[in-house]
Amino acid sequence: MTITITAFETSPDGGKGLARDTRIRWALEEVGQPYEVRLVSFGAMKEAAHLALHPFGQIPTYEEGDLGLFETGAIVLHIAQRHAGLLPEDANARARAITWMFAALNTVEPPILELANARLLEGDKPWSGQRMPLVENRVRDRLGQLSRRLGDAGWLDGAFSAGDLMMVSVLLRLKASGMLDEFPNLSAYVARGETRPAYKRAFAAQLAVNRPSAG
Ligand code: GTB
Repeated sequence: MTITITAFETSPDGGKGLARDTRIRWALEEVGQPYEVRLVSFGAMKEAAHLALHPFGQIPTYEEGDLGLFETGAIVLHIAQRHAGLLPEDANARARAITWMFAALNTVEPPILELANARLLEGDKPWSGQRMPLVENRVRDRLGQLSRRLGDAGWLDGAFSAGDLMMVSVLLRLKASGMLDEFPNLSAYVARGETRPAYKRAFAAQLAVNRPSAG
């Protein structure tokens, strides 16, 4: 059955791979599933046809036969459960990998999003200078905790899993800020994710949409 995902017609990041369709592309590449992409404009995202698929009018979405999904976490979990390659066979190891997916989305990503919002949306507010160090330190605290847990391991819990895919995707958002460099093992962890052939294919596919001349 054909898998179709949605992505920005034009991503605000100009092809840096930070929009969340990259996570889905990466997961599909890891498990070797071909997919099609329907590009949507910001306007179309808020229209009835897309809202029927995504109640919050966002990308990405995932369609396969009569199944329609939204939310990156749910989509990657679905892919990982359907196809071999992203979750361990052992039941406990599988549960731990899923735990890392949730940790990436619910514990590590929120302060990172808060930082992005503070910089992009609130940077011009008179109180921004006072608040920014607080927001940055919340990110640092989380990174410190994650860094200590990762130590010198390659991945979070044994072999690469959907938990690492999600954690690396979340951390990538920080790359340009330089904050990751304060935690060399996390920088190396993200770089390990980026060098995976499946990630490279996913990145190239989104880049081809956003900067067709770059390939
Ligand atoms: N919780 C949802 C999920 O994980 O799927 C969040 C989905 C989401 O935030 N979608 C964004 C969206 O559709 C695109 S990915 N926004 C349009 C809207 O809400 O109207 C978030 C994103 C967008 C842009 C950048 N960037 O330019 O760097 C990075 C991440």
